[in-house]
Amino acid sequence: MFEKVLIANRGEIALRVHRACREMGIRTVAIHSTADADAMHVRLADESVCVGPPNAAASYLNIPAIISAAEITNADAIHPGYGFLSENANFASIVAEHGITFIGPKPEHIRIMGDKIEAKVTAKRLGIPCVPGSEGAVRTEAEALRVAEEIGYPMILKAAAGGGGRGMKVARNAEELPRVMATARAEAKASFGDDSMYMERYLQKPRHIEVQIIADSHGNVVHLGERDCSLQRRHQKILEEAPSPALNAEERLTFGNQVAESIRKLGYLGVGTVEFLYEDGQFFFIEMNTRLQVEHPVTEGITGIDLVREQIRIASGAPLSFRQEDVKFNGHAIECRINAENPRTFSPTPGKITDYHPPGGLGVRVDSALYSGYRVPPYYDSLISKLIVHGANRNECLMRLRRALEEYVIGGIETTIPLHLELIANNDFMNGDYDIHWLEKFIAGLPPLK
Ligand code: MV4
Repeated sequence: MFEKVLIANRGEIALRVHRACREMGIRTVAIHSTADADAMHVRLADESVCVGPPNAAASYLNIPAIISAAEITNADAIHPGYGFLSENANFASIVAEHGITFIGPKPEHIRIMGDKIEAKVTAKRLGIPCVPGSEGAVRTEAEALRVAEEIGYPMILKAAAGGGGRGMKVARNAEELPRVMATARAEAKASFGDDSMYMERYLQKPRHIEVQIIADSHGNVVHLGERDCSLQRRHQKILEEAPSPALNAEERLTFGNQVAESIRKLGYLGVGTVEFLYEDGQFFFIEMNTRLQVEHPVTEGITGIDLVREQIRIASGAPLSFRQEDVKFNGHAIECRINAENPRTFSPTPGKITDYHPPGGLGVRVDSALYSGYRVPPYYDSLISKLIVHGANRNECLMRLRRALEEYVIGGIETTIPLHLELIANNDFMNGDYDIHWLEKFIAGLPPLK
């Protein structure tokens, strides 16, 4: 097992990784920017190294500085967390070239899944159901019109270099397709320097359901069920839950096993999330994320499995500590992402936390790097806390979530806690009756805050 792990991240996820390391008897190295010298992840780690100025490009994304920090401190492994360098295949290779273990998938799989065309071609080859569309890239207007004619409108054009909602455009008919394609290409070229595009049938009211996969270096691949992440605003997830209110136990197990078998054929290593759109009882692959995700705690809630501990064990060459038949899905879990944002306008609200009282009690987990007196810096993502609640069933989970949100005090700045309270009081939400467009409509209909 590793003796020392460098955590190449900040905020709540740096703490999350630190906690797993501590429990495993592994020492930790924090890296930080000059803006994060007083951050909780720096205080808790055994050692820390400043890797650069506030802007992430020069610190949390500064590969030479991070490799130097690992070498100076003699770290055996690097955990990238999520975001930052977590899905950078080049970084994963460089880490390995320095004789350090990258706690994550193989660089080749990070690279494949980073190119959304290659990802989809690969998924199809593995037998994963995909949205009907072009076979690979669409090169010309004539080709796009031919594909659309065959599959039917509306169609969506997506950039190979996009993902997570960036570089997408919908064409409703053949008349507007050429214009939409030209615009999409120009935007992709400007944003990513790559204008490769592909096309899919546009699904009008799907849910976003993702399957958690975990694979060791001994050929064992297990699925840990799904998460429903349909509640998004501008492609930012707001609340996630497991299991999905839309699936029954039979669908969950059959589909989970199918996905796990496909990922086994790929020779994948580590944790991964296979994202699907789900409509009219059918799953359609959209993307695969080759990292630990923000919402991993909901899966931990219903399975009792520590995903970060398993990641570290897998990276050290150990086999999974459980088999598929050992995984039992227990109850229901919901995560609320609490952001330092105005709960109506969503503009960021960095500043000093004057009071801090997190909720607790049975079934309540708070993953956060906040403390009273902490100053939320303006340079990074506005996620400041994740409230994860578990209950024996969805109803108990919802009641407990309301209680926990009411208990949570974050003073000094505005947060999205009031939005979560409004959301979970809504009837459609309570009934699990929502798709990927529902939350935006819900927010648009909210009254002004007093
Ligand atoms: C789609 C789609 C409808 N049809 N693909 C957005 C994020 C990216 N991962 C894929 N996205 C979508 N792809 C087809 N063929 C609708 C979306 C989409 C979406 C997906 C998941 C969660 C929220 C969303 C919000 C708008 C659009």
